[in-house]
Amino acid sequence: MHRAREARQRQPALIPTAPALAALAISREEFARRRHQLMQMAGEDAVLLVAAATERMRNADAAWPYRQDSDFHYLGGFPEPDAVLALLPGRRHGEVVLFCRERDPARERWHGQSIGTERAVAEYGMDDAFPIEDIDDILPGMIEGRGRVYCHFGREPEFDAQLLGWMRRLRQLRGGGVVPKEFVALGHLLHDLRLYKSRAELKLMRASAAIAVEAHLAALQVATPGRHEYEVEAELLRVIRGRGAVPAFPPIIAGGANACVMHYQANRAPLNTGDLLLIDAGAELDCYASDISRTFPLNGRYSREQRALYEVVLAAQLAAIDEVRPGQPFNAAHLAAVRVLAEGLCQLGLLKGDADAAIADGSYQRFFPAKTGHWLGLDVHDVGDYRLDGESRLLEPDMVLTVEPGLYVAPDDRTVAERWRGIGIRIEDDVVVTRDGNEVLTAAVPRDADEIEALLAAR
Ligand SMILES: [Mn+2]
Repeated sequence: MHRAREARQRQPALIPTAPALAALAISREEFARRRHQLMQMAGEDAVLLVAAATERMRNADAAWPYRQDSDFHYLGGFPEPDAVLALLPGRRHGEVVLFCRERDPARERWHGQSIGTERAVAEYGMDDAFPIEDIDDILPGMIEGRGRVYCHFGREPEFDAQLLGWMRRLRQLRGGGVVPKEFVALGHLLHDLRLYKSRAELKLMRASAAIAVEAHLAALQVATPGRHEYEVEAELLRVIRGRGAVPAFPPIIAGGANACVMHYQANRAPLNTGDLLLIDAGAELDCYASDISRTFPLNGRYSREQRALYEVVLAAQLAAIDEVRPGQPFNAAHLAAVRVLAEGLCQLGLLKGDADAAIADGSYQRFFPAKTGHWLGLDVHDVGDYRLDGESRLLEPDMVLTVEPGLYVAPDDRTVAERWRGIGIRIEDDVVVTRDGNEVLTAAVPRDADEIEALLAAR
């Protein structure tokens, strides 16, 4: 008993324990609010159809790990495949209809309990639920008489085919059903809603960020010369899974010049003394992502060149984060980062001439080919338009984005002195736009070079 208490006390305060995780779940009321908002935007005349993510088989009867479709999750939190949500504004017998797997003891013997239509209504706040097998018979009649269908098309061939099938059936209805006049891409409405995070979503994102922070701090402890990239990956996964989360994406554990590969995923190489290690990894908690990158010296000390470039990237990141506040265009952070990076590259002699020229002719892109950030939420690269009417979108409170400038000097870049080659650095944090500025969710992983060296010296 004593031990259990001690263990509990050792857990960092930032990170919620298991019961707290359950308390973080999005409430039924909030899911209902989202559906209601979406229906109001679509109008009385509309029907909105969203399908669950398809379960994909890897081979024989082994499936790939299942992850619910983010849009489908956003509108109900229903976790199973083989489901379609129909929102029918103004429908007298209930506006929210779910088609899902019916309970089946024979199937459940192998795959565990499914939720079923009864619990879909009782526990997930659906007005009505029907077995997915019956959708072709039931749904066309529900669509009949409505003018517009909002859905995703051109994404899932299977859903596209189903949709056309429902329209055919609608035509064949007794007396000849009228097919809706318009098909509207659902993304514009739905993804705009998803861009603004609610208080409950921000709580989840803070928790997701706290898990990623803990994972990065743990990884830093084991990343020493002589070990392998996958051993560091294992440490990250240990913490992430141990907190009830999953990785938000395959972690990037890139030693030395591997860091110059933007989406490096092999994670197989040995870690060499004198090299940097770039880790880009995040957690996904209850479907909400975090995304952190740090770059540190495996032997505990940045070399002169590594530190020089590191200081430039860090200055770029700080300048970019400064631009994250209401009323600023989304790309202000990128422009600020590019300015600092270009100045640094010129000062260090990696680029000839001055920063203005390097920005104007895009020559800085040889070392920084990426954008400085992306929306973050249910998806790591979350939905939402970056530009409105051709202009960079203005930031508003409760939007969440990453800020991740970097410098990557290719190992075979003969335009720079050899000592710079093969250095790749990225520093990435998750930032919420607040009413008067921003909140960095992932600041607890040190990014100051001295602070990182001190942490490494203590291991
Ligand atoms: Mn990112």
